[in-house]
Amino acid sequence: MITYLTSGESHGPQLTAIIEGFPAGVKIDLERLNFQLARRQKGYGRGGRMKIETDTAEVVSGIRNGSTLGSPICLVIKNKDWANWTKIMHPFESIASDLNLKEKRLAYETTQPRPGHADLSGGIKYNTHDMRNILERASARETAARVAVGSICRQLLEHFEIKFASHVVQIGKVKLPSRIKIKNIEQLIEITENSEVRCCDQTTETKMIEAIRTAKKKRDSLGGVAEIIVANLPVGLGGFSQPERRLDSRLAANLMAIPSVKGVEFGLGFKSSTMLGSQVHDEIFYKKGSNPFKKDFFRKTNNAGGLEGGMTNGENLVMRVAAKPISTLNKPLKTVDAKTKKAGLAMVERTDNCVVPALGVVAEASVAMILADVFLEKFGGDSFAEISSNYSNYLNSDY
Ligand code: EPS
Repeated sequence: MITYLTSGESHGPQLTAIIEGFPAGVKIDLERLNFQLARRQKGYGRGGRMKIETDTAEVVSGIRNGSTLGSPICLVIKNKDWANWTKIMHPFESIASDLNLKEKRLAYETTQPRPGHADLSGGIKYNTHDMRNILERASARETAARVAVGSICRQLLEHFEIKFASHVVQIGKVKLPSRIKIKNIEQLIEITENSEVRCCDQTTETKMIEAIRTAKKKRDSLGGVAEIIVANLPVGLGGFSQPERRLDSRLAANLMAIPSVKGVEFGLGFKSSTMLGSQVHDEIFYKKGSNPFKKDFFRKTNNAGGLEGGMTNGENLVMRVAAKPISTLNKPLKTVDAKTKKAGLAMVERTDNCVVPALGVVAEASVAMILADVFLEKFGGDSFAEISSNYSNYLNSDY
């Protein structure tokens, strides 16, 4: 089983991730890992922090000469912004009195919780009025470490031709019209990677950018929806014999763990509940030699989003994640000071005003972690050679 742990405060020296249970002999390309980190940083609506950081990972254990060893993989992503926070975030020294002007601005007392953020519940839970102790770790900065972990998992799957894509289908009230159809996953990747909001239609993209710009002018934030697609997954990953074996439940849990995410859908999702069974379920067809991933069975529709009975059915896995607008507002909402209990306005931290373009990238990584785990559950072995042989036996076996 692949497990991972991350650590690091948003303005501390670094993010660290340790991956345990990853097989040996898997070729890993650091450039491809860093490409994923760079993708996460992009997108219209990002704030000042992304101008400071250029996230790259350093591998400090578990990989030798470009291949995994089977030992824990430790990845480090340095925070460049740490240089500005050293005195404020120092692990032992109290905040010094000789702060420069910039540091003074950062060191203000964080006692006014932001509605929607972890500040107040975290402050009460950990018995602190200084909400910096909470917000530093609750910050979505941590998703950089998740993307690094996800990229390692994704590279394992990419050796088996599994392909990942995501695109933004909604920002605020602007939706990608359902009539827009993209031919295949390769074309979707090509178009979205060149879009500032990771949207596959230019007219919608322009409207999305306009919506973000308008919200920013009003010092407000915007949420939205990203769709994630995974192609070439073999039939039968996941399971139904216990609740936790169901792949949809595992994917949903990991997607819901992304900060700001409030909903997850598979295939038709909520919409299917309003339709007749005959309109929803994907009819089954067969053509010998058509596709080994599907054992030559196929569907002409994919309303199920590639999952039936908690398992992959060989069609594309299709999921959507909905994120609420970011809770740090430059035009703050009403709150109560945790220390004085006086009514006032929420604290204002530097912030992004829309992170939906990055959401898809983090979601792809979150999905890759779970898929790598169920892939190993089915084809597992200690080395890449063993996994490859189990996998080709499955694809080539008669059914
Ligand atoms: C975040 C606040 C901002 C974001 C941050 C998430 O950071 P800062 O307070 O340093 O300006 O930029 O996201 C990242 C740093 C990142 O890498 O995604 C928050 O409060 O959640």
